[in-house]
Amino acid sequence: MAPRKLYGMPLSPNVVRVATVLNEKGLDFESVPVDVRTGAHKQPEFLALNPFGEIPALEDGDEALYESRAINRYIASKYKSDGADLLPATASAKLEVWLEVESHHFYPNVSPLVFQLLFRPMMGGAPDPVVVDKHAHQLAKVLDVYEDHLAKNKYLAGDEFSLADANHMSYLFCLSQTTKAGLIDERPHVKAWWEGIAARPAFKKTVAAIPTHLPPPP
Ligand code: GSH
Repeated sequence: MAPRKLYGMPLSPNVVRVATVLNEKGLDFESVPVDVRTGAHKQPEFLALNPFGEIPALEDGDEALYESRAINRYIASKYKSDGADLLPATASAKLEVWLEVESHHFYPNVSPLVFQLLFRPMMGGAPDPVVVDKHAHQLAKVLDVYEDHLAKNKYLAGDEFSLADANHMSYLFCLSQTTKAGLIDERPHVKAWWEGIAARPAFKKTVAAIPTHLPPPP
C-alpha cells in the first residue's frame, strides 16, 4: 500500500489537528510540505487532492481526503481498533454535540486570535488589537460554557477521551503559546482538562514535530 501522506505546513493548526489523531491511533505518516506562502496549495498538483485549495489533505491508500474534521472522523472510524478509541460508544450523543461546538463556537474565535497573536508576528506583522479584543472577549464567553461543562465531565463527551477533545488540541496548544493563554489558565476546569490531554504521549509526539518558527519561504 502507498505510504500514508499528510499534506500541508507542519505549523498549521488545521494540519496539526489531523496529525493529533493519526498519532493517537499510532498510524505512521509522511509529512509532505505544501507551503501556502508560495501558492503551492493553488497549483494543479495539490488541487487534485483538495479542489478548494486549502491544507491539509490526506492520502491514505486509495483514499484522498480533505477537510481536517472529516479526515479525523474517517481515521477514527476506519482505524477504530488501533490506538485510542476516539469514538467510544458511551460518548455518542455528547460527542456529536461537542464536535459541533468546536466547529461553530470555539474555532471561529480561537482561529483569528491565534492568527493575530502567533502567526502574524512570525510573518513580521503586528497583531490587530481590535480583532484580538473582539475574539478574546467572545472566546472567554465560549470557554465559560466549557468551564461549567468540564466541572461535571472529565472530558467533553463524558468519562472518556474522544475525538471531541482531540479536535480541540491543536488550537489549544497554539493559544497556550500566546499572551491570551490566561483564557485557559484562569478557568480551573478548562486548565485541568487541557493539562491532562496535553500530557498524552501521542500529543507530546505531535507537539515535538511542530516547528517553532516559520522556515524561510522556499
Ligand atoms: N475547513 C478547513 C479544514 O479544516 O481543513 C480549513 C483549512 C484551512 O483554513 N487551511 C488554511 C489554508 O489552507 C491553513 S490553516 N489557508 C490558505 C488559503 O485558504 O488560501
